[in-house]
Order: sequence, then C-alpha cells, then structure tokens
Amino acid sequence: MGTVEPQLATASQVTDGFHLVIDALKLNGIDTIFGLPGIPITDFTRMAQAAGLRVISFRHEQNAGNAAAIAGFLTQKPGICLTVSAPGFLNGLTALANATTNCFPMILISGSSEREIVDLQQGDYEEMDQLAIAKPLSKAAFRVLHAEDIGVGVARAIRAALSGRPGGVYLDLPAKLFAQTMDAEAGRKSLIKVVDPAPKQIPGADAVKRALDLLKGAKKPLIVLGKGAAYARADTEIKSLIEKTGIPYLPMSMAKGLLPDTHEQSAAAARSYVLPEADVVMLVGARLNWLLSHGKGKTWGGKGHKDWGGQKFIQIDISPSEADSNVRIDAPLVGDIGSCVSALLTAMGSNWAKPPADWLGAIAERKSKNVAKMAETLAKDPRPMNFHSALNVVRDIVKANPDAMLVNEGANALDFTRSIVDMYKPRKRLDVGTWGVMGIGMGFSVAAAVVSGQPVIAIEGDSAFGFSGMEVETLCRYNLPVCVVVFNNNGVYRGTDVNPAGGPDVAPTVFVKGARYDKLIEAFGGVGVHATTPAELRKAMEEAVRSRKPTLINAVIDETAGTESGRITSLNPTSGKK
Ligand code: OXT
Ligand code: ADP
Ligand code: MG
Repeated sequence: MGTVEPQLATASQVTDGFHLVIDALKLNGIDTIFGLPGIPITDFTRMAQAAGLRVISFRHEQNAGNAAAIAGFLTQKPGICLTVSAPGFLNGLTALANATTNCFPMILISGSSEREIVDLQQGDYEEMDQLAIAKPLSKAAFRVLHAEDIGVGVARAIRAALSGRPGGVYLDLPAKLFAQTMDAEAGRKSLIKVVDPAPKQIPGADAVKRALDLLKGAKKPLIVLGKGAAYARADTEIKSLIEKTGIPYLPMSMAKGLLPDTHEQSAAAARSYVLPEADVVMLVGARLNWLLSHGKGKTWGGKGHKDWGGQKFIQIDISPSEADSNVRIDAPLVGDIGSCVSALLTAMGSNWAKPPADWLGAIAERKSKNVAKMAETLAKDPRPMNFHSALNVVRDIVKANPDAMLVNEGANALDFTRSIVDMYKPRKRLDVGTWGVMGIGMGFSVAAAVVSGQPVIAIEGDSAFGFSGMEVETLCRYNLPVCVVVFNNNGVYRGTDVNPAGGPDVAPTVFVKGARYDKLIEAFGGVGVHATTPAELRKAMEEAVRSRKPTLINAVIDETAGTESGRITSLNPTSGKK
C-alpha cells in the first residue's frame, strides 16, 4: 500500500487495529510519534500521519527512542517510539531501558511477528519473544492480541509510564492485530481516555513535620535539586522553598536552570566544599546514586571510601522504596514534589530563620574564589582552542538565548560544559543522565526542537556525536533549528594516545585526525562550518541560532586538552598487578 485515504476510518462502519491504536493515542493527547518504518508498521506510520499525528522518522531506532524519552521528560506525556520487530525492537530497547533508568515516561511500541510461529520457534521473519525480553528492562510490558483490547492496552501503557515514578513501558503489537477489524462504534467505545494518569500524592503531615524539625535544627543545611524536580514542573514552589528558607542549593546536571545558575544561593561553584560540610541535606528528586557518591565516602567527608560523613538526610521522592537505598534517610517525604514542597511551605509558616551567617559566608567565599579562577581560565585565548575558550563562547550564546535548549554529551565536552555554561530556565539542559550514556545527542536534539520549537544547541564530543551522527540527515529533512557543535579533539577523551605495540593500528581511543564533521551535514543541504578560533565559533553559532538552519560546526579543540573520562577518571579500574 503506497497511499492512505485520510477519511478511511471515519467513512467506514468498520475500524481496524491500525486505526484503533492511532485513535487511542490521539484520544490521550499524543500528537507525535518518533520511529522508523518497516514490516509490520509501515502502513501504521502512513495512517498516523494521515490522521494528523506528527510522525518523525529516524535513521536508527535508538535515536527515535531517545527522542521519545526526552519528549516524555519535557512534556509529562509519554513519548512514543515506534519500531519494527526483533532488530528494530532491540535497537529501541536501549533507549527504553535508559528512559526507565532516568525516570522518563516513554512507550516503546513495536510490531512483532506471528505469535504461534514465534512461540514454537519455527523461524518466522524477525522472530523474537519481544515481550519477555522487554520485561526486565522496562517499568511494565504489555501485549495486545485482539482489536477490542487496544483501548485497554494503550491506557495501561500510558498509566504505567506516568504514574508514580515515571519510566519506560513496552507495548507489543503483533502484525496480525493491525489488520483485525471490528465495528467502528464498538471500537470507539472500547477506547479509554486515561483520567488523572499521574495522580498527586500528598505526603503525610507527620512526615512533613519530621522533615521540618530536622531542617530547623540544621547549622549547615543544603538542598540538592535533581532532575525529578525538573520533571515535576513545581518550579514556583521550588523557587519559594529555596528563597524562603535561604538554604544554599546544588543543582544536579539536568536540574540546572530550575533556578538561574547565577542565583546567589546556588552552591554549584562550591560543590566539593558543601557536600562534606553540610549537616542536613534535603534531596528533592535526586537519588543518592553514583552521581552523589552514594551519600557517603570522602565526597561527603567520610574517613574512608565507604564511610558515612555524618549528614542527616531528608529525601523528597515519589518512590517510597528509594529511601535508605544507600544511606539512612532520617526524614523520607514520599509524594509528588509539587505536593511535598507546598506542604513544607505551608507548615514552615512565615518566620523561618535563615541558615547561620557563617555557613553562608563560608560558601560565598569558596564560590567567589572558584568563580574568579574560572573567569581567569575563560579569559585565556590559547591556540589551538581548548574546551574553556570554546565554552566561553557557548556560555555567552546561551546567556543571550536563555530559551534555547542545550543538549550535551561526551566526557570532557560534557563535564566542562556542565560547569562553565550557566542555565537560566528550567528543563533546558538535557544530557547523558543516570547512565552517562553516549548516543543521546541527535535524538534529544530532534525531540527538543520538535517539542519546544526553540533553537537547540548540541555540544558534542567527537566520539559522542558518532553514536547518532547519521541523524543530521533527520535534522535537515525536518529543517530543525539545531546547531550541533562537535568538539573535535581527535578521539575518545583525547587524541594523543599511541599504540603501545607500535603497530600500524592507531590506539583504541584515537580517530582520524583533522576529520571534517562539518562536511557530513553539507551532504544533506545543512550548513557546515569549520571553526578553529573562538571568534569563528561565535560567528557560526550566532548565525545558526539567528537563521534557525540545521548547522554543524566542527570546532577544532586541542587534542591534548582532555583528561581520561573527564571528571570521573577515578571510576576506571586500575590493575592490582605490580
Ligand atoms: O568544587 P570543585 O572544586 O570540585 O569544583 C567543581 C565545581 O565546584 C566547579 N564549578 C564551578 N566553578 C566556577 N563557576 C561555576 N559556575 C561552577 N560550577 C561548578 O567545577 C567543578 C566541577 O563541578 P561539577 O561538575 O558540578 O562537579 P563534579 O565533581 O564533576 O561532579 C561529580 C559528578 C559525578 C556529579 C559529575 O562529574 C557528573 O555529573 N558526571 C557525569 C559524568 C558522565 O556521565 N560522563 C559520561 C560518561 S564517561 C564514559 O563513560 C564515556 N564513554 C564510554 C561509553 C559510554 N558512556 N556510553 C556508551 C553507550 N558507550 C561508551 C565514551 C565512549 S565518555 C565517551 C566519549 C568521550 O569522548 P568524546 O570525544 O565524546 O568527549 P571528549 O572527552 O570531549 O573527547
Ligand atoms: P539526578 O540524576 O538529577 O540526581 P535522579 O534521576 O537520580 O536525578 O532522581 C530523580 C528522582 O526523582 C527519582 O528518584 C524519581 O523517583 C523522582 N521523581 C520523578 N518525578 C517525581 C515527581 N513528580 N515527584 C517526586 N519525585 C519524582
Ligand atoms: Mg573527543
């Protein structure tokens, strides 16, 4: 089938599996599908487009999946990724697992092969028991066998993705389901519009009191804002909490901009001082995982690698089982962040005492030292360009365009961007998240542009970019206002490694030297720029943001400038062998 009549479903007295899925998604406010066509879902993509859904087609399912995941984070609606069976499903599954890990609501919908052949392992086209494989990697997984169950299947998937701790859901749709027909009116009635998919969860009054009592007694309080807080869209309440308490706060990477990074209470520039020094720490939508050194050890002032630093913790989280995952949580506050923070604000009353002046003063001192040191480094203009001199430009461009979305991946390219580029608004910084995964770059960029309509700036390590680089064609095809800046230092972390055996192969971390990534986008009609100085980079970025044309800037970075794994060098195992 090559074309689809838009009025097919409504004109007829019967409907089919294709239309029921589309209608169920539309009924629930889904307006965009990210995917890649093929058997058995090619006609589905055509029909969805004919029915008014925006169908964004990718070059690889993992990128479509990443786009769906971040669309979910940005909209509080599950992002939809659509794939073919077995290999397409598996390509999308990495993104689904990453979405679940990051608490992003997403639904991976994959077509699948004939059940009876798959279950007897008779060798069907793209045979795979996809449901079984998806289960351990997703928050929930469902399969629909009959057209009359499509409404329930889609409703269950939406509710599972959004309620409680958000996550990735798999929905298995066998090929035979799409062609099934049923009476159109009965079909319409079988669909479910999900009511209140993410119900408010109000914390108990005793839990609120416990948290406030702890906070009140603190001499060195600290608030940590995580991406759960960004997702929750309780921006006003969080701002009030920070400002009313006067407590310094630390934003996790994707919580940057929840309050402007230039806020005087931000302790980001004194991170390594506040973590070990704080006596009471309130976590708001942030887990005590590896990114927070599991709440213990030297980062927190503990004597040894696993020792408790002595802090008391308050943890606001929608997941009741998150508390105590790494260290004791003295005051868990279970509920949605909006409700929890509102309850705290109400119970705090109007005469809350600000934290002791010596705590605030000590932080301010550390901050100004670090900021001055950073300013000095940023003012340098070395040749070749390094991460700092290039990011000084990016910092200015983001400051001038605070509504722009910033996508970021790499190792050094990630870590330096996080600390150098200030964010001014919530949910503008999108990055590698909980897994530190490479490959989110172009999928996130496409979705950020599609969902927000704002210009997108993607700061990419040259290795990181390679994981999804083919999607520059997608940027051009949909004419998206994305400016990709590849920080080209000739390799993974650095371009200077040598083959220890001295043979003709280069070292495993090294790429083709002097590669011209800008030429890639030119192949598809986008704008390619080769930038070797901050001035050239600035001109190209300004023009990209102004013109909104898909642009790729090959920013040449000193190949000696990076460090192994960026800021997380210590996570590399070193041999115990002497
Ligand atoms: O307090 P101190 O003194 O310590 O200073 C801190 C702040 O106070 C200060 N700061 C400031 N100073 C002044 N002013 C301001 N405004 C300011 N703000 C902050 O700066 C420092 C640092 O602050 P930060 O960042 O807050 O603190 P810190 O200590 O770094 O925080 C700790 C962490 C853990 C929270 C943080 O480091 C973090 O979030 N890290 C995330 C790390 C991460 O996820 N990395 C990515 C994974 S690395 C690796 O796995 C890679 N791979 C393997 C691979 C992956 N990942 N995936 C797949 C699918 N396959 C393979 C690969 C292949 S990276 C990679 C590619 C790398 O090569 P590229 O070419 O892409 O990239 P390049 O490296 O650029 O070449
Ligand atoms: P970060 O990496 O920024 O520290 P994490 O992904 O580790 O953030 O933590 C996010 C936390 O936020 C998760 O534990 C998740 O359960 C929680 N969360 C997500 N949405 C909400 C919400 N609406 N209300 C409360 N907690 C939430
Ligand atoms: Mg690199």
